[in-house]
Amino acid sequence: MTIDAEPYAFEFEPTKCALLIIDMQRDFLEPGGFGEMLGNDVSQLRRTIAPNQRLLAAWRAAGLQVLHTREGHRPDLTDLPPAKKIRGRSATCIGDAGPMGRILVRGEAGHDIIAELYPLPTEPVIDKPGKGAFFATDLHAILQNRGITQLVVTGVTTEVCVNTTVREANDRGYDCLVPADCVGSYFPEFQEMGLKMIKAQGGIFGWVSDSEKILAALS
Ligand code: C5J
Repeated sequence: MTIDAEPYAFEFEPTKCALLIIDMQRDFLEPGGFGEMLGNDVSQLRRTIAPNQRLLAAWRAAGLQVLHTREGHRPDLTDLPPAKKIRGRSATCIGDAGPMGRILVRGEAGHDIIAELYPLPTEPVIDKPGKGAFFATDLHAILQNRGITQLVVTGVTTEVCVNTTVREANDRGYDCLVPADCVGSYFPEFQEMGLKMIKAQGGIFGWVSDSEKILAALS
């Protein structure tokens, strides 16, 4: 089965392909959250919610594997590098009190996944301290144990955690397909370039398509 994609068709093997939804967390997406507090336009991310919902529903209906990630840190911040803590020189930073609890701290309301895409109890949630989902997590082990060789990667943000994860996955031998309408950036130019970087040079990191094409293949 193939999915129309760039730079060329993606050879889709459903039972070996997991849907990996990156960091669809309240603090990044909801009005009043950390992302908006930093001056970002959350509508740029919120447009990804509906296509992700459709893809997630189809993935679940087909009985295929789904995993979610959350970026965040232990409440005692022992896994927060000092360089990450002070980056940005913001008055309010990771670990401080924010609009939805302590910012990017596990267990806080803002750290959790938005209700629209809430994980089922059977779907692994990978808590990651970095931008890439493979760094300091058991994601690779879980995928290997489940026989996964392909990933459909969605979520936010395109140029940060999605791109970092796709690059990490590529280096570990996974084929990654990114539906453009299911990933989002606060910055339109980074959305465009983040996707171009993935599919450039013959798909140097992976493939880019859109959710409708993946849904068509699934049905
Ligand atoms: C960021 C992310 N942008 N999930 N995190 O800090 O992309």
